[in-house]
Amino acid sequence: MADYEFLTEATLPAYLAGQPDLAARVDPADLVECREVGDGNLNLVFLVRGRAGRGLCLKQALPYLRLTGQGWPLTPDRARHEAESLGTYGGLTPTLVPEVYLYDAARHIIAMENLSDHLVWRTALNQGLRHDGAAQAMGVFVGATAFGTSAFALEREALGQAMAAAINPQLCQTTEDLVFTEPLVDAGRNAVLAANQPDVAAFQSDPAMVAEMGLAKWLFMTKAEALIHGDLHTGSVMVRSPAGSTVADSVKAFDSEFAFYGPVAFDLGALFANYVIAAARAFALGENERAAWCLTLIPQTWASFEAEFRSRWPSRRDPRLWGEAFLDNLFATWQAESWLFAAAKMSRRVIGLAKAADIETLPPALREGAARGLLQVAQWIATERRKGASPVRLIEIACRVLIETRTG
Ligand code: SR1
Ligand code: MG
Repeated sequence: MADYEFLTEATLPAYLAGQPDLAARVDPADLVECREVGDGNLNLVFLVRGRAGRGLCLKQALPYLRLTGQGWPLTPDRARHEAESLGTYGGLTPTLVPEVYLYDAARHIIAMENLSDHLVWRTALNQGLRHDGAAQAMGVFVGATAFGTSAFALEREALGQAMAAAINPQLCQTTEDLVFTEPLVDAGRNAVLAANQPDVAAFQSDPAMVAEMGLAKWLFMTKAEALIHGDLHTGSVMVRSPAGSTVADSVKAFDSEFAFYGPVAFDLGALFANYVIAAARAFALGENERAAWCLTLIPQTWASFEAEFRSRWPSRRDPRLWGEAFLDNLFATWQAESWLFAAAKMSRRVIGLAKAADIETLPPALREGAARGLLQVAQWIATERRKGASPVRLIEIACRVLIETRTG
């Protein structure tokens, strides 16, 4: 039994009325919209609008996982991690995250900017839409936050406090289980088409995959480089374009409840994996040009990440020890680690709980090849990264494998 009250569409107006900062933005007595719209795995999400203004989004963390129900308890303190990380990110890159108006610690509610004029990027990709500039924006987001929350930017005491406040073990363990362990060791939550069972068996019995995922999990648990988003797939990004344009005029990372001090390359790998997943869908549908475009998102994100991080490098705290050669080395390490994490992230969306709509909404005859392709790309890149990782090489591997494995 929870010790706090869950919001409902019926109780939300009274909640707003009791929060002067929110009531000043939306008149609770004159709402034209008040809807629960959450379709994610974890939380309740409400959109409210009055006659004037853009309205609000209210997100409430339940004490369990929405996807599975009360049988999977999950700390509602994740709302604090989301509110605090969005506040930190907003200070570093204000246009690339929603503005947070209020965090209610007693009821685990965040009130933030209403982005209902945006689309979830995964939804947009699945509809065949382009939002040019979104991949670059996410590179800037990762570059700015990776530098700005790290030992390169923060004074020692502040860094220690930021790391302590961001300790997020329950959410991290969810990732450790679902992203690294369960694709290899079934805990009863895995499911694939019968036609893909031999692919999963090959994946799980590949000793190189076991070794590489062991390394990935260990890096995730120990490499506290920066306040990473922790769940930066295309479903955690909102995009908007003006009518008739394919160029994004607003791009926002959201849903950062998994934030903690972890490896920078985990966020990059999450983006790369989901670009490859989008490409797998396009190839499966015979949309080769579109698939090629999806894969160009990889170098777009990488280049803007690197440029953003390098632009901040002159302000690093200890240039005596952290020179240019050190930085070059860091990028080479992150490039290779991003492939490792991308391998984990693409295979979990095929094998385990919480799959990607990109693949799940394909007819089974096409899904079979797309799923097989993603598992094989994961196996390739988890090891090939040791021979030298680059965005162009990742595109080559993904293109070749996803075309070879097409079915239907
Ligand atoms: C158990 S929660 C399932 C997934 O949803 C989130 O978006 C994360 O990706 C998590 O792994
Ligand atoms: Mg999420």
